[in-house]
Amino acid sequence: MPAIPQFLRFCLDRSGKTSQSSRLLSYLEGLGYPVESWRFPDRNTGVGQMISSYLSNKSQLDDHAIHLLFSANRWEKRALMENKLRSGTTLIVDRYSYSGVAFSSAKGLDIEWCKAPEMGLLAPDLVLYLDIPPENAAERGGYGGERYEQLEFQRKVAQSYQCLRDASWKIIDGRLSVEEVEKQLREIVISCVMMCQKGKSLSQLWS
Ligand code: NYM
Repeated sequence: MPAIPQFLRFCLDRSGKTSQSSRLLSYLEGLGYPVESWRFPDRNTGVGQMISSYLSNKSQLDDHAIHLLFSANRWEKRALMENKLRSGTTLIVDRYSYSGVAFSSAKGLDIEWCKAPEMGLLAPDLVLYLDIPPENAAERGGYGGERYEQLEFQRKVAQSYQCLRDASWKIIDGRLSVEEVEKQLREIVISCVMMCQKGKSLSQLWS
């Protein structure tokens, strides 16, 4: 099995994850690694458009139904993800299954039920969690545009993420300056890339 570095990141809304993803992309590109930046939900697919409509409150869906759509949105990209990784491309993924489980279980859905449709998706080699108190995230502005962007709900999401943490997670203090967060991410990521280059096989969620 080839070396397969893969990075996934996910966390609360307004934590800085999207801008850090693009900084990380430039960094790894600059070092000459084949790398791509992905994000979930991927709103470009048919399923992704249904999700987008739900998030912008243009449609209503049962909580279980939207959970399964988010999962389907990852499944429809799974084969491509595997091809990319097997060909040696590093993927930086802005949100993944953990966001799916954290957001849906924060609504009150059973956590094991939430994990079930994610089983068999590819597991990340590294999970980067930008830890920021929901109050601070709310102060960063931009809240209110989409469903879920409310302080009380984000507090519940933060608790759900805590239940999901495992050994593949690295927690970064998201209250630090953009530059300091970037520096810490670079160090963690480059050591993961080097470790993966020594040979690491693909594994699956949720094992
Ligand atoms: N979200 C994202 C979920 O509820 N389940 C999922 O599986 C994923 C990937 O979608 N509030 C939520 C989290 C966000 C919203 O994400 C859109 P973003 O990163 O703001 O585009």
